[in-house]
Amino acid sequence: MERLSNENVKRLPGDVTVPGDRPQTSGILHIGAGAFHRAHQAVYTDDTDWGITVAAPNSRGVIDALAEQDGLYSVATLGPEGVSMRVVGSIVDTLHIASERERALDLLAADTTHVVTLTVTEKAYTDPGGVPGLLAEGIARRAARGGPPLTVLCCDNLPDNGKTTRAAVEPLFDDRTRAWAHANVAFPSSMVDRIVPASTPATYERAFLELGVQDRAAVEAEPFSQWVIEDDFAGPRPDWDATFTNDVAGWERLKLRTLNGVHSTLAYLGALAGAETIGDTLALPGAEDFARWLIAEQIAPSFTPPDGQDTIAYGESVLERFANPGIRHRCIQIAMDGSQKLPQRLFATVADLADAGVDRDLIALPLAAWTRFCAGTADTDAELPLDDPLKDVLRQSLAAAGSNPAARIDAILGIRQIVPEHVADDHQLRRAAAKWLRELDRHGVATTLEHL
Ligand code: CS2
Repeated sequence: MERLSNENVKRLPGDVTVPGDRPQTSGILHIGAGAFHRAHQAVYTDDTDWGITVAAPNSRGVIDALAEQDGLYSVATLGPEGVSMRVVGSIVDTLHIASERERALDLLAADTTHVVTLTVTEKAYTDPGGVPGLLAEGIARRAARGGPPLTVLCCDNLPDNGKTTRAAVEPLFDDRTRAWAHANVAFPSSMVDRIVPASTPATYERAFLELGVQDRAAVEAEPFSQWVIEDDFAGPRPDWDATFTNDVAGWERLKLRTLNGVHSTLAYLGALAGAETIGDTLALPGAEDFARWLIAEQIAPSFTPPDGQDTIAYGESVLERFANPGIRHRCIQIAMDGSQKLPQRLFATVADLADAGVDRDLIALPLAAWTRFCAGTADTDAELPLDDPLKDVLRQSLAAAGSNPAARIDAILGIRQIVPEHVADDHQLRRAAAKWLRELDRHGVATTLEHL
């Protein structure tokens, strides 16, 4: 069957938005070829005259599909009024890091590369042998040849993500590179937001129906999109239609604690209850009320939002986005890597509430749900996959704790790689979480939510 290409993009159905003149060169090296990048930074870049070389660290499925399609792919925007299709043309080249490491390093050192963007997921920043190591080596090569300045722009859901990236890379520098990087490499922070579920066979099917040609790199996303970037670039940058500011931290906190915090909460509750998606979870009796209370009583009092923002109103708009019937975002996808996500999504909120003297009863429920989720059995007795780099630690700690709810909560809170000490010692949190876990064990999520 015919594939999307430079040759047929001009004769797609008239309601499909297609790229104009495509960029010839790529000033951006992007690492991480996932659906989120294709529906977020690549779309912003498509509205500029910059191009992207997209690099996949390990699996080559997506970049091979892109290469077979001249870098072209479609984004289906699924809103309440239906679907709109856009073909994106900003990706001009692809790279497979595992098999083309030299080329990756050369690109990091090249005069033509000005910005490196990253969507490599939370856990990648603690693996010096992976992306941090590659960046350190590439920057060393750039320093050795006295290349132009470089900006490394993290687009992962981590607090202070620019500083986090710098802290992962800097210790790997030799002294000369460190001195050069100090003057020539910037690590701005950014807050990225768009709900982009992993593509499924239905995504490719829809793309085929809408385009009339096959698109094996198709993605689908919600209409909303936001990008707040710290205005700290070492060299040139694309004229992205983003918000450039000096206060990204406030936006990151708002988004991580409210959107992502509630997302993870619903994902664990939903997975336990046998709900497939976030939308299905929100439709469980009591679930939406619970999400609202969690936002108003626990998340909002934990921090001051950025100027002009109101956490409760922001939370309302998040719940509306979660309920979008066009988006089928699977609980199991969001549930993965909890050990890497919950520190900034949940435990930071708990710590600030304790400091402020606010009761932590409601926010203990997602902790109990995650604890039960980690054991691997849903309320329906179905098996739940635990996809987490700390899977063994989590499972062993739980096994050692036996069946007592308080002991299981203490076992999870005792894992210092995940939970900071002052949160683990929070007696009120432990007691409330044990109470919720006992409820979940006895009655399941659906009944617990219904009787809140
Ligand atoms: C989600 C995020 O998978 C997850 O953990 O919470 O990917 C979420 O969809 C995005 O951050 C929305 O911007």
